[in-house]
Formats: sequence, C-alpha cells, structure tokens
Amino acid sequence: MLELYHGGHTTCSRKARLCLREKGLDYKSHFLNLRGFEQHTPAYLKLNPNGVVPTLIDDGEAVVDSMLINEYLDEKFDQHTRLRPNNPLDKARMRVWTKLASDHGLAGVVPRIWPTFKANTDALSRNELQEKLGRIPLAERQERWAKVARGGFSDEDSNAGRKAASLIMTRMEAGLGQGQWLMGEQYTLADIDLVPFVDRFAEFYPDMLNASAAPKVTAWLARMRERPAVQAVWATDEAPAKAA
Ligand SMILES: N[C@@H](CCC(=O)N[C@@H](CS)C(=O)NCC(=O)O)C(=O)O
Repeated sequence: MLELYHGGHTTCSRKARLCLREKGLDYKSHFLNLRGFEQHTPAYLKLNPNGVVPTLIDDGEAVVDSMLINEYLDEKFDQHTRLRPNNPLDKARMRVWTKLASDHGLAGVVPRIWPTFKANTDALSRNELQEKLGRIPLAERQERWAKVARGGFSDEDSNAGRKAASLIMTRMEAGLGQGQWLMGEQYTLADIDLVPFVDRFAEFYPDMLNASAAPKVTAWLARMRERPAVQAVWATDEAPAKAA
C-alpha cells in the first residue's frame, strides 16, 4: 500500500500528489499541518529525519524528497502512465529540469510565503517557541523558523526570491518550443516538478510571468492548468474535514 505524508498545497507536496494523480495511483493520505509544526514530531522524524514533507511510504518503506519520490513512483509503477523518457540522454535532460525545480523552486516562493507563518509563531509562548525550534533537525530550517518568529524577512530576501524565480522562468522560456511540454511531445516529471512553483510565480511575480514577458512559459502554464490531474490536486489540500 502507498501512503503519502504531505502538507496539502505546499509546493513540494503538490509535486508528489500530482505525480500520484497522473499515474492513477491510490494512496492513503496523511495531512500534516506545517504551521502547527507537525513535521517535527518524533514519530514523523522517524520517517523523514529532515522534518519536511513529503514522505512516501511504500509497503512500510519510506522514500523522502519530492524529486526522488516522483522518480521512484515512475520507476516502480512503470505499467502506469510513463512519465520519464526511456533514452538515457533524454532522461538526463529531463532530470536537469527536475533538478532545477529542486534546487531553486523553493527559493522563489519562500520569501513570499514564510513571513505569513509569523501569526503561528506569535501564538506561542517564548518557552513553547524554544521547544518547537529545538525539535527542528536541519540547521537551515531552524534558522528560517527563528527568522519567521522575529519578523526577519527583508527586501534582500525578496530580491533573492525574485532572482530564483527569474532563473527558472528564463531557462524554461529558452527550453520550451519543441512541443507542448518541456521534453517536447512527452509529458514528463519535468512538467510535474516545475508546475507547483511556476503556478505560484504567476501570483507573486506577474510582471515577469505574463504573455509578453514570458510567452512560452505562460502558454505552458495555461496547458498545465487545463490538465484534469492538476485541477484535481489544486482543488483540495486533502486535510481531514474539520468537525462542525
Ligand atoms: N527537497 C525537499 C524539500 C522539502 C520541503 O522543504 N518541504 C517544505 C514544504 S514545500 C516543508 O516541509 N516545510 C516545512 C518546514 O521546513 O518546516 C523535497 O523536495 O521534498
């Protein structure tokens, strides 16, 4: 049985949820409230020692990191819709795109999203905050949560986010054009891994992502948004229904 621990609409969670949906794979969904620090509980850290989402569980075995989860799913369930080229060179080229998403995607969205978490850290007492911060395994994430709590996001962070988004969109604008998708006529993990980020870039950086500044990326995003799987994943965060 497949299970997915995820944070609903977070970009990395959408990557894995979209891959599962495109492949038509059923899974047991475990929604974690990241603003409530559920990704740092001792039980979850046993599955994902980095304390981040998503984590895939396949028959009890954990696979971490959204890019690696998607590769694993496509390799293991190869009788379902194939989402990677067969040819090694094309596969390597596809992985350049998925690595671009993995290396720079979050940097493009974090300065716009994370400052909103301050309402959650403000709701904690000083001791509670220290206890929560103390459970975060990655130093980089611990520092980022501490920065949220002290309201430390700056213009410099915003500019860095813009640069990361620009890097991705510039590469995509140059790479698109040989077909409908990033790898030409084959829809692949390249499209799946990038769309959660580019979808948010459209909201955060409309001056960079529009039909005149980036016509090919804009058209690609429109095609992506028409896919039933994208619409289904975007339509729900899979959080359990709240009691009335
Ligand atoms: N490279 C990892 C990054 C995972 C990641 O940073 N996930 C974010 C959500 S997009 C997260 O769990 N954030 C919560 C936190 O850092 O506390 C992946 O792609 O799975």
